[in-house]
Amino acid sequence: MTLFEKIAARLVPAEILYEDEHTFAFRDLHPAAPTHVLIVPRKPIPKLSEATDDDALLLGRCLLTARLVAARLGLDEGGYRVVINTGADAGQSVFHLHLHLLGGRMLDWPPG
Ligand code: DGP
Repeated sequence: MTLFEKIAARLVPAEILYEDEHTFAFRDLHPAAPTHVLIVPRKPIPKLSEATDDDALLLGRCLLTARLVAARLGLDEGGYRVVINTGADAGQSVFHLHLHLLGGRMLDWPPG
């Protein structure tokens, strides 16, 4: 099981904010912004570069979960960022595809 599958199974504690049949979302353990939530497909695709055409609907669902969680957390007015780190150069550390939802402060661009 990946770490995030363990979180979904309640084997590892996390503040889970949202769940549906295909995706779940929980607060990042090391927040990089006042709001920092991870959106994860239940299917453990290791990284974006390994997703296939069969994952198209699921990837769309992940974005819509990010939109829903952002709205629920009151980020629509101020705005927010959604990021996927893929592979070593991007600093991916958990190899179960996930979206970072960041908001609650002015975010720098380009990111470091
Ligand atoms: P990435 O570097 O893109 O693979 O992001 C992985 C994120 O996962 C990182 O921001 C920290 C977060 N994280 C790692 N371990 C845990 C954990 O046990 N619980 C929670 N809630 N988040 C975790």
